[in-house]
Amino acid sequence: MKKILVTGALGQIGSELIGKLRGIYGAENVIATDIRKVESDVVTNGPFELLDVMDDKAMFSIAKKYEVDTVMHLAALLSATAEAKPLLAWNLNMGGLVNALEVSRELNCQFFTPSSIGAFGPATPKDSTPQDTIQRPTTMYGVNKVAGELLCDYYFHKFGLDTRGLRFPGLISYVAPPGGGTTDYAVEIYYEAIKEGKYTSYIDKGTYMDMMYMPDALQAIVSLMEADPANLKHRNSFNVTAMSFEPEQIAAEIRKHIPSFEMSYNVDPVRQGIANSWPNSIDATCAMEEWGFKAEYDLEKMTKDMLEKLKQKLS
Ligand code: AKB
Repeated sequence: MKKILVTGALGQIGSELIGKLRGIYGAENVIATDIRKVESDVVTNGPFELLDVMDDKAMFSIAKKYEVDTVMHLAALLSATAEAKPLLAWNLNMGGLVNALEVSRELNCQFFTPSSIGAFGPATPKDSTPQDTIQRPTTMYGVNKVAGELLCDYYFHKFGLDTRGLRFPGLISYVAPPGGGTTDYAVEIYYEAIKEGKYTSYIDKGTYMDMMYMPDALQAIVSLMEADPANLKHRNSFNVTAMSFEPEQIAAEIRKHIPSFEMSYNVDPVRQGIANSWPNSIDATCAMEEWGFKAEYDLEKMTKDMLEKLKQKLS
């Protein structure tokens, strides 16, 4: 990776990935793009271009202008929004992906796009979900993710394109909020704990989902993209996770720092239904064996860091 184009750069992952990539590869070598422009480090600390990923010609011309050799395609609708607007999700998630793959094929770029635990469904084994298993999701987001994984594999086999991906769990960070996801409660809870001392969860107690702190997610992207291709038996996409918990456990961890923190529930049937269709915990052994994936943060370490950083941010 020497010159990298990132789509959806102002989203939850992009807002932090851009800084990490610019730190490693040089600010001028990371071209951030997004459909909107807001005053931020992403926009001011290096090249930034407005880009609607549905516009294939614009994407190609930006990639060509900067002579990129890597495309990281992040722009997508998350699970809950995709369920509310399934046709838009299909058009944007699949249309954006195919445009990014085509640009990469024409310019012979290395390619990354995230998949998700949403690529699994009710028929998937729930605990320690293997890398290779049943993938019959019942959500539009899941359909997009499975189709995306297959499409990326197709571009690898058919055109020799160096496509790589990660099945991310819920990502937790204090920098940019997620939007429209099912796992977002695990970010909101920290904000509300500090601001209000209480949180009403839309996910019911006892619902386990995989999660990961953003620094581990960013490192996983870089490690996978830098991995020797000779060691990759899989490509699209690798299971990665750092922890699995249910709402009562994150609340208990927060109470170690804010003893008066109160948790209540007002379950959202749509997001609860999505969560119920996903695994309780996934197995990341293939990622560990094939390219050395390792997560540094567990629930305890992440909670301490989140609360410290958010207190500074919100004060
Ligand atoms: C979502 O909840 O939609 C995402 C995901 C797990 O892919 N955070």
